[in-house]
Amino acid sequence: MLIRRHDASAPPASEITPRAIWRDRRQLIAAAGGAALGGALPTLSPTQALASSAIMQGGDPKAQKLAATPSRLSTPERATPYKLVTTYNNFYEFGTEKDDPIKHAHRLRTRPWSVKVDGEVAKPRSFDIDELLTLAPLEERIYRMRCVEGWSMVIPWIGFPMAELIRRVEPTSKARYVEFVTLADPKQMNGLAIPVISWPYMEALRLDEAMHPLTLLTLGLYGEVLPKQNGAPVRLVVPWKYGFKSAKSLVSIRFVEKQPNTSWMRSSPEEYGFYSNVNPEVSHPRWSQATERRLGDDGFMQKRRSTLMFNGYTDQVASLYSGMDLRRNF
Ligand SMILES: Nc1nc2c(c(=O)[nH]1)N[C@H]1C(S)=C(S)[C@@H](COP(=O)(O)O)O[C@H]1N2
Ligand SMILES: [Mo]
Repeated sequence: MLIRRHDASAPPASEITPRAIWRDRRQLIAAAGGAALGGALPTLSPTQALASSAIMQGGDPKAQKLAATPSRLSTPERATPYKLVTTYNNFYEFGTEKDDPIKHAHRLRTRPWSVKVDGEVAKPRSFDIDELLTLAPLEERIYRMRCVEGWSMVIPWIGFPMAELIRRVEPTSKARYVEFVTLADPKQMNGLAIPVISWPYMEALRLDEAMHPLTLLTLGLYGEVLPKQNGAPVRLVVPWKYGFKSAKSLVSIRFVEKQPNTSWMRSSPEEYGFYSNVNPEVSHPRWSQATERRLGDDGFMQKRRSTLMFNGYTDQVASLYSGMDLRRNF
């Protein structure tokens, strides 16, 4: 997500990769013997991709490990290095620069934590984070993720389908949309001092989108609990939509009858619509969405790749939108 600039023709800030990332990548390449990250790898199976990435990039040795079963819904593409996934982040509650979350999110307290679920449901209740960790079998889902700014990553998430949680609270016949509200505590989050959007960060899905098997309630990545900068202790992941729909550090899930106005719709309605499905044919008012840069792939001379409709998940999700004009419902 980008803040409006005075110079509308300037490239998105995301195009200027911080030097630290390239420095780190060079170290990783050296550590891996130079071969593995060069871009000439054959396609790996999800399990191989995870194993090789984990070996090459390591994780946080202090992090709690999370066991998960590899999912058939994983992409076979090579995962983005752990280091990039955990140092190049958007989490505006900690500041708007890509390296603000890694610098500041250590102040986030993730225990105790609970997620309140209410609204149009027969069984409103709260879920403690330790209950969420055991509510349903954990799966490893390697998903393509596409930020509206024009970059993408491949991330080995760990979680379970949101539908597992939803069916436990029994939505009523009035429940048509689901709101996701995230933590907004100025004592822990330095970025709240700047009104980038009106806090708390709120996103929403149609109920059938939230129930879709690809929609993941996410508790970890790369075999460990979610790092704080990636939205610990629990976040949403919706891989066919722009990254900003995947709200981090969830505190509340609310079932409602009317289509909510999300935080980004409120702050910039002509730029961010309710659906926010990845769509190479519908430009953002300030830049094309036709291509993307896959972070961690190659060097500076890397060619942009074509962005795929629904971020490549057309077979699974297109039926959710049959008969809809996706230019109007952007
Ligand atoms: N609460 C909250 N959730 C958020 C954001 C944010 O600023 N605050 N940024 C979004 C955006 S724009 C993206 S691209 C993804 C980035 O997730 P990642 O840092 O884990 O890759 O988180 C999304 N979820
Ligand atoms: Mo994003």
